[in-house]
Amino acid sequence: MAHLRYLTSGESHGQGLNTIVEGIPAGVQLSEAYLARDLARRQKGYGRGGRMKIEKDEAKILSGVRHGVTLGSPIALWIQNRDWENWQTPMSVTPITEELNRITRLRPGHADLAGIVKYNQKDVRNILERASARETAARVAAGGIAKRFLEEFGVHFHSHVLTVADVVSQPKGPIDWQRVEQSEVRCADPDAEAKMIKVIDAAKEAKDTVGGIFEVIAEGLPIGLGSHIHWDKKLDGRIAQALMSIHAVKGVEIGNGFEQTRSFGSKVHDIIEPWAGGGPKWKRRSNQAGGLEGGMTNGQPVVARVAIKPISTLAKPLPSVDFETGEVVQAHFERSDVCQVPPGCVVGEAMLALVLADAFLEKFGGDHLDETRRNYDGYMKQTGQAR
Ligand code: EPS
Repeated sequence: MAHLRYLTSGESHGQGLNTIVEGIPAGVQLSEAYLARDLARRQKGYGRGGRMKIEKDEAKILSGVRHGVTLGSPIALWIQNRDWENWQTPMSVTPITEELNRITRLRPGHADLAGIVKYNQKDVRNILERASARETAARVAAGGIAKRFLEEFGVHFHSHVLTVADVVSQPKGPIDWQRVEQSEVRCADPDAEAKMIKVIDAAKEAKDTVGGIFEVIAEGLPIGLGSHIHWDKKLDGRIAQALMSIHAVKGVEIGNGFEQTRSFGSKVHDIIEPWAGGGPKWKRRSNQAGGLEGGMTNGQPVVARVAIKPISTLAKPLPSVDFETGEVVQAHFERSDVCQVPPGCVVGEAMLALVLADAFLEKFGGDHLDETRRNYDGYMKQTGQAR
């Protein structure tokens, strides 16, 4: 059983999104303002469509927190959809008398085809509303809670865009995270940033979409989260699943996993050296493993790269089939984004935080934060990792 559990609910144009997060110990400071920061980061990004001008995502804390501190009980969050105002009849919970135009033209690449078959639907809207990446707002709110908890133990998250279409970010020197936060495409390399914006503009002009790769990083983790002993305890597998579940994601890489296949064993492993400074007794010459060996954290930053496909809703639709008439038609188009890679970064951080908080609680437990801290401090001291 997961030590940190969460569910989300909500349709893209319904009343809003819900999340319940269960497993966070008592005693963690938490505010709506803290969660709002990541929700706002997710809403940004060059290549977003018209919807983000309508929404201003805020998570209302409905339970599990008293006087700014968690109680150890489930934390329920509510994010209102401002666009609901325009969708009250088409998305009404109760039956309506109006005749609505059903969506019957299937979009290749979307959940449309498999969804209508599997759920026995006559209107693609009954699938696309939940398949929409709007749901990622709820994940980011849940991930914010996981981040707040991990922050208590010095764990921090970063993310940046590595590629958009064929444009590759090649930052000179260490990544300037402030620059990334200010960049419209969350890119650390100013030259690549300008090119990414151009390629997104060109795709929009051509009524097309573009994808790319982003990188998520978690720093400050102890050695020993996850385990080598069984497939479902391996942390790299759990991280890959969580990141792969993000809408439009088609690939996940830990460290430089794919590049390693083009090299030699003697070149790709992170040499271990003695370390006489504070903290662990070892250091590494590199971090090609992305902080994970044998399904466990090895004390290096956890690094995962995530490939997002070009969004499947196209303003110049692909040829397709009307599932009702069987006729060859153009796929359905409805307002959408041109590029989702920059907001994907923030969703990736949230998913990584949720998995790491779960693994952290699996290792250290604790009904109250003080108890978690006692267990953590004892382990860090005993294993020579205390900083
Ligand atoms: C999405 C389509 C667009 C995006 C949406 C995901 O929404 P709409 O159909 O209302 O224009 O803006 O993303 C969000 C609403 C969001 O919050 O990220 C889709 O089809 O997946």
